[in-house]
Amino acid sequence: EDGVAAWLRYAPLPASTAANSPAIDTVVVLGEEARDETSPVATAGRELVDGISKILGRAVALGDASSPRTSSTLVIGTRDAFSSLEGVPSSSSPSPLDHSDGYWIDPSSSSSSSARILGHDARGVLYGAFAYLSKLAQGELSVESAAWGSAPQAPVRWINQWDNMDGSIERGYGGRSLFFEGGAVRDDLARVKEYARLMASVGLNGIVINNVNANASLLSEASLRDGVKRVADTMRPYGVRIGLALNFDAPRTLGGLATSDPLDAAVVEWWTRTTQLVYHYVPDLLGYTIKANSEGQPGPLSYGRTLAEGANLFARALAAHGDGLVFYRAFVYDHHLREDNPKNDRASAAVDFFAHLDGAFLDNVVVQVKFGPIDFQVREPVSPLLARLRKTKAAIEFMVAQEYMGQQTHAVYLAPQWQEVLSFDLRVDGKPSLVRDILSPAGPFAWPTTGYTAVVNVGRDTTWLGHHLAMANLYAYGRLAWAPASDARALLDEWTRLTWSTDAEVVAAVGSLLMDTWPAYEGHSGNLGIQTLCDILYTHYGPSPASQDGNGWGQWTRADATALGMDRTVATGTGFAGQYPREVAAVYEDPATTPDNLLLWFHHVPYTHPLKSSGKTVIQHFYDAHYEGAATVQTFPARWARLRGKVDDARWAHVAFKLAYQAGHALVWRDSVCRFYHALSGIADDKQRVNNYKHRIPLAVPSPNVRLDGYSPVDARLPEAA
Ligand code: BDP
Repeated sequence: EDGVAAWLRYAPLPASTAANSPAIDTVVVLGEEARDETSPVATAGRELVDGISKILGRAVALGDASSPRTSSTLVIGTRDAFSSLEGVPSSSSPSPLDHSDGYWIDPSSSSSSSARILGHDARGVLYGAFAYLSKLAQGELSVESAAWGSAPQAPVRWINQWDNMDGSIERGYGGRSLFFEGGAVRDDLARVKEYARLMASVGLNGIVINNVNANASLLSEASLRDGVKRVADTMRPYGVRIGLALNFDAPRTLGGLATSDPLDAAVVEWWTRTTQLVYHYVPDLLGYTIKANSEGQPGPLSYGRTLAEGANLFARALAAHGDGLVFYRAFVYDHHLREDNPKNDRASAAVDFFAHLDGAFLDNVVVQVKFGPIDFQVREPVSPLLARLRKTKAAIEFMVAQEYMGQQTHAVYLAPQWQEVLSFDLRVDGKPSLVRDILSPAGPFAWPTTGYTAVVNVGRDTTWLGHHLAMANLYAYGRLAWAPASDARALLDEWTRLTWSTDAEVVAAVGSLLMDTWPAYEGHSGNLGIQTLCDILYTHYGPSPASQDGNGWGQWTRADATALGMDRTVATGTGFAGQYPREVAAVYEDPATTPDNLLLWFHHVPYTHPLKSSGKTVIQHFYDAHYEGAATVQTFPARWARLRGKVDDARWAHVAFKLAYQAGHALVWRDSVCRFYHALSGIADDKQRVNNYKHRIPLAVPSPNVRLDGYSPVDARLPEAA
């Protein structure tokens, strides 16, 4: 296997399990939609026929309303398409069928009634079909299984691809773009269809297809007509709508206007016309995503206008046509920050730029907030902006792409981190305010359009993400966006059964290995909330603690010879801690109450500061955690080796290679970071490992077989930068 089927392999079940599964031989699709090839209902019918026949190894036929029904028939359709709703939960009791995208499944059948999948709407039918197939493929569906249903907690369950029109992907590690090549949409969109299928199977319903650092030429008529339209048409049968990332300066650079000032009449007219054109080719447009006044991108502030004036320009243009949303990114900050001002703090930027604009954005604007105040670090507190907008809606941004997390050469399962974020209580107005509740229409702010988006970097590699194990993140992201109270380990076990094997030993081994990855990565990369100590200036990959300070990007550690950490308190620091609601702010203001794993995020403390949890000094904890984290990674290859023969050889070997690399690179991390802080602080390691460091890693590997092709030498600060 090459991985392209991901978790939709529909591998045949062992005969004993298959014998106990519902013996479906016909899938009957009800309603007008059955005949509409582009409807998710028709897709659901085809998917069930394909899936059931592969999983159970038997012939399955597709039927319609006129087909005879037996106890081996599975009938599917929207609730409205069923003539009888006998036994179906009704609106008088809360039912998943009362919510958009919800479904209800009764797998049981008898001589007088067939098994059924009902959707609240067309997409609900498709989600129900995938839910049925997932249980069947995991060997968990029997003729006696009880009926069940589900509906998503939030309407927004999106992906942001950072694909460039030249075919490259910003922070992409899984091959070139599925969508673009050579400045245009690719002719062959077969993989785009497969991607939409994967998305639908975990409940994702929208995708912004191009990089937030956007190329305006995507909006040219030729590009919309010959390219963007085809992408939308390809993904639509899976219930996936597409959106576009905009370049704020497009009126100037593409439209030839003298300005892109959002209040200029010609600019308004240009966006109105352009949006009309976009809707002409994509009538169900998801909306626009905008990165503006961020990392050198143009924006309303460049024209002396507010961020809300900028966002509302697009909101008006969209509102004329449909339900398209403006996702305005809160990632606005100055990347030429000066370190000499102790009040400067990139972490404060989102609240500083957006909180006072609460209510100034039009109804169809949603502020898109990265989950942490900086940038997808191995450990961050939750963004306080999620507690500071009320009238204006927000959605959260996660990152499936492992930009700061080993870039898909390391296996790092991220769902445990997301689960922590989603269950964090922000205590808005002194009341329980879990992040996952805030991100729900039923939450404290009752935002009708809120939810989830994540940066994903799938590419043309058959592995999609460059590493088979990284796909657990994409799977878990979709499932959490649907049901944010899900348990990360339970999702992982599901994914393993679908992706690798239903064998209990495989499920246990893959689960325990991947659950160890995030703690191990935090151990050897950056502890106590210091952030991922990678090269900060561009690559964001290998260790480079030295690069953290002395730059304008503001991901500072303020490490010197005696102390480290950012003082973000109100009393003596940047004041960031004060951006949280009162109770949370009080916890972070004081080192005695700040959790150890965020100590250095909020406080500048001596290396000899004792930790609450262990009594160890900060520096000894650094040494120990780096050794322990790297030691855990050393166990991965051996643990994976035990699965040889229990999963297919090709994917097994691919992962084995990656894990061996990861084990080596974890040592590089460990030694680089420990050595850097040992040299800086002059404090010995109690366990005598870091003191008198010898170069354990050869700095050059002479080999007659190594040829450098397309590389050129660069100056590196070894061994701290690796
Ligand atoms: C940073 C990435 C950069 C992105 C930016 C963003 O390094 O490539 O353009 O985020 O989110 O993490 O806009």
